[in-house]
Amino acid sequence: GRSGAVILSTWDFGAAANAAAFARLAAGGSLIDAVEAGAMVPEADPTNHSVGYSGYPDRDGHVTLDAVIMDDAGGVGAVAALEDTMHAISVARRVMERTPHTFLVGEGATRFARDQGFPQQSLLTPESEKAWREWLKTAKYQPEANSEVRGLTPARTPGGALDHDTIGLLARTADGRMAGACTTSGMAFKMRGRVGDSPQVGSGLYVEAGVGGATSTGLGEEVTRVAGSARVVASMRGGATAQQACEEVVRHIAKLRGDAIRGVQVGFLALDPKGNVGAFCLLPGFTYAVTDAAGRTTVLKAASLF
Ligand code: SD4
Repeated sequence: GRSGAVILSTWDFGAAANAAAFARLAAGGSLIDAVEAGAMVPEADPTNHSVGYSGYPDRDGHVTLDAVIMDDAGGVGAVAALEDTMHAISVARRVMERTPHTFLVGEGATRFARDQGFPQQSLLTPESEKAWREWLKTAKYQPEANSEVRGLTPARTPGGALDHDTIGLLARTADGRMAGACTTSGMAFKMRGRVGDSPQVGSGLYVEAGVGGATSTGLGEEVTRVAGSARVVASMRGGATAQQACEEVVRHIAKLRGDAIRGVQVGFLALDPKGNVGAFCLLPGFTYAVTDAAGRTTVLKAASLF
């Protein structure tokens, strides 16, 4: 893997998130400030339909958000099935900093967001509502791996639940401290109440001092089944490089699931305290953004098993 990475995040739009995270660090912010700032970028982006504002809704038309933030000193905060609140990552941070808990869900999470002063707003945009109404015509739940790779766009795949765009971010300082964040609106047109890998510590994100961090994207159920990000970090703890660790877990999922994961995308990123990067996925098409200590960002394609 490449070394010297300071910020690492999923997908090509991660580049803009990395820039915000890097700027926050450069301005003297903490690692938590940085990963939060990065995650907020796609959360507010109306053209990104898998995170925050304008995320595709569940089957019943509700946009519900999942997010987790964590440092390497045991700090963890998460929310799932949060509604009417743009910045799920910031609510997750408040869970970490201002409650005795690590995870709030549903109505309780949404009420906590109101109590904390986060504005109440509808996250469903005319565009995402239109895609949902199109989807209702067939109402088939069929996640499409890397729709962009096949040249499909949301407009051309009304029923195609785009299974990319979740953002997972990992960041480190020169002294090897680390933090991470992950935020998503989850799989498009999911069942009401469905929670994926993203907000679950150990599945969508895991960070361990002195070892490294990992984050995931893709069809969350396949990551949750094996506590994927915790497994990547466990491999690193056992001596694997960041790259070897990502590969080990993807291979494990493929072996465990066999035909059940045909056509399904799952991707992992890993970062060690020295800035070595790992990236691996099931199917071609998973991209990620790496920012180095000089603030230079590169978007790369992850190698894939199939
Ligand atoms: C989920 N892993 O909710 C998320 C979706 C995702 O890119 O990663 N989209 O299953």
